[in-house]
Formats: sequence, structure tokens, C-alpha cells
Amino acid sequence: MERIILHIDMDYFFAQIEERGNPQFKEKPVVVGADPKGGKGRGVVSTANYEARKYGIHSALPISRAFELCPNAIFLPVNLELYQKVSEKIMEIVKKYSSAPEIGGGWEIVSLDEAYLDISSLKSYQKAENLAKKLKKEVFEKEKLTSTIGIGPNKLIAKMAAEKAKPNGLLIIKPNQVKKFLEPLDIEDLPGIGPKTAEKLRVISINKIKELKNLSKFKLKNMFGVVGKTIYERAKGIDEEEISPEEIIKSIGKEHTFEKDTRDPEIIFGTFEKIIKDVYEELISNNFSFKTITVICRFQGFETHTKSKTLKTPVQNLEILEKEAKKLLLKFLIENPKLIRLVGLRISFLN
Ligand code: TTP
Ligand code: MG
Repeated sequence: MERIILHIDMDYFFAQIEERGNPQFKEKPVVVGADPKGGKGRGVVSTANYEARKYGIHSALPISRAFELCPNAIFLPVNLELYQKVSEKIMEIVKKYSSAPEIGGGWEIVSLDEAYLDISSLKSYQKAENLAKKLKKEVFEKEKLTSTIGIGPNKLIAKMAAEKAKPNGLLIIKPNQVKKFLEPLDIEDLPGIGPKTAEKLRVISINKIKELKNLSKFKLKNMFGVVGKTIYERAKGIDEEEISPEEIIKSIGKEHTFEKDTRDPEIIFGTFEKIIKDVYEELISNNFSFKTITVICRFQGFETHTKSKTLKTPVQNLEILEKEAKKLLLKFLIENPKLIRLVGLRISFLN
């Protein structure tokens, strides 16, 4: 059966929730993230509303840079507990749609503000559109928050459609429109192509997906290894990934930015041990097993690297976690003499 996949993503989620609770913020730039400390803050932006984005502020930007770009913005701390509560209510609505008798397909929560619905059984893009409008309306009426929906023949196209339609949009890409939709897009619009991959492609004059799709699978494999095959398929709009059931937690992670860049092993490992304990606690409370351990290290100047270790089988063991995570962190310290700004740990069931 031909698939029809719906992707819903809330608009500027954390900042929109803050706006909702504080009508006086409306039409002002709002930045949610670390404390800017008058420009000396060391964390990053979680998200910003569209007013603040006009100044060039976006997720993951150093908060000090955001302060430079717009010192008059309203800077707010991350109130994760509140956002989680709102997220649960939204996901309840999404879930209700997935279990309606005429749908009955799978659904998948990707993050606090993002979910997929398999609506293949509707068998019609017209019906899919009606459903999307209803879902958007219900989320807005119940939660007073806007969202964007993308619909397509697979997860990749649904997500990319939502990305293009933001904010408060709805975009439907039918199978015969996929080619026309993808070709004019920039290579970095393709999920999986980050700035580093893009740079390697741009030096050989590949800037648009139209150009990318002309490269052979062989060439892409040569350039990027196994990821090359995925890029080859995605450039053609091919994506076979299934909607995975809602309950599966995919990863648990935590990170810490030091007050000052440091090489002090006591500070670095002391902090890292606390992170390991916190991650492990969350692991146990969710009865989660992990297979892959990833350590994140950000050096002075914001240069960020990750190192991973994948175990043969999933485990739930603190000793293994401690041993492997510390080994990875130690590798960073040996290889790179720069001062360290941030350390983080993520464990995941799959890769
Ligand atoms: P996104 O859906 O990526 O971003 P957004 O909802 O703020 O904006 P939009 O979808 O309209 O482009 O992420 C959802 C939330 O996750 C976001 O509100 C804040 C959080 N987040 C971070 O804390 N750090 C990040 O780097 C990103 C990308 C998101
Ligand atoms: Mg969002």
C-alpha cells in the first residue's frame, strides 16, 4: 500500500509557550535559553520567536552572540517542566487522531514538539489535508499554540514539507510532486546534510538537490562512506523508514557548560561523573537499555566534536557506562590540547 505520512511540528515551541503566558511579549523578540549575563553568558539559545529570528538569532547560537545581535530582546530561562506538560497535552491530541478507526496507523513522537502519524489508510491526499486542518485547529483551540504540518509519501518528505511551510503552515507533497519540490532546495535542506558535509559538496559545485541527485551512489559512498548511500536515496526523495511505536525512548543525554573554559582534570572529570550518574538515574527510572554511548566535547572557540562507542548488545549497566564514557572523554583530552568549554553524554538504544 502507498504510504501517506503526516509530520507535525510546533512553531518556535519554547518561546511560543512563554508568549502565550505573557501577552505583553507579543511582537517583541523573545529568546529562551541560557542566562546572557549582559553578554558574558556562556550557554546557548534553545529557541527564539520569529521576531528575534529577524536579528539572526536561532537555536544553538551562543547566548552571548544573541545578546550582541539584539540586547533588547526578552531573555528567558528554559522552563522545561512547563514545556513537557504542554507537550504531553499536544501529544494526547495527536495520539487521539492516530487511533481513530479510519486511521489506526502508527505514530511516533520525535521530540517534545514533533510527531509523525501514519495516515496511509485514508488512501487519499484530500482526506489527509482535511485531517491535517482539523488537527491543527484542535491543537490551536485547546492549547492556543500554532503548529505546522507537512504531508508526503514518507517521513523525509513530510518533515521537509513542514520545514518549508513554517510557521503556522500546511504543505502537502503528493508522490508526483516530490521531484519538483526537492530539486530547487539547497543541499543543507536535506536532513542528514550538515555544514561539514555541505562544504565538501560545495567545493565540487554541488549546491542544490537538483545537482546532488546527479551524483552516483558510488561517488557519494566514496565521499561519505555508509552515509553516502542515505544521501543518494534522500536526494531522490526515497525514504523507507517506518514509523516506530510511541513508547520507545530513543536516547537520554545531558551536558554541562563550564563557567570558564578549563583543562583541570578534577573539574572536568568531577562534572562528567555527575553527568554519568544523572544519565544513569534517568536510564533506570525509564527502564532503558543502551547500546551506544556518545560523548560530546566542546572546546574553546565553540569547536564541537563527538565520539561514540557501540556495544555488541544493549545493557543497563553503570560500570560499563562509566568505563566506556570516561575512555571516550580521555581520548578527547589526549588528542586535543585546547581548553574545554562543555562536556556531555548521550546514550541511545540504536546508533
Ligand atoms: P524545533 O522544532 O527545532 O524549533 P522550534 O519549535 O523552536 O522552532 P520552529 O519549529 O518553528 O522552527 O525545536 C523544538 C524545541 O526544542 C525548541 O522550541 C527548543 C528546543 N531546542 C533546543 O533546546 N535546542 C536546539 O538546538 C533545538 C533545535 C531545539
Ligand atoms: Mg518546532
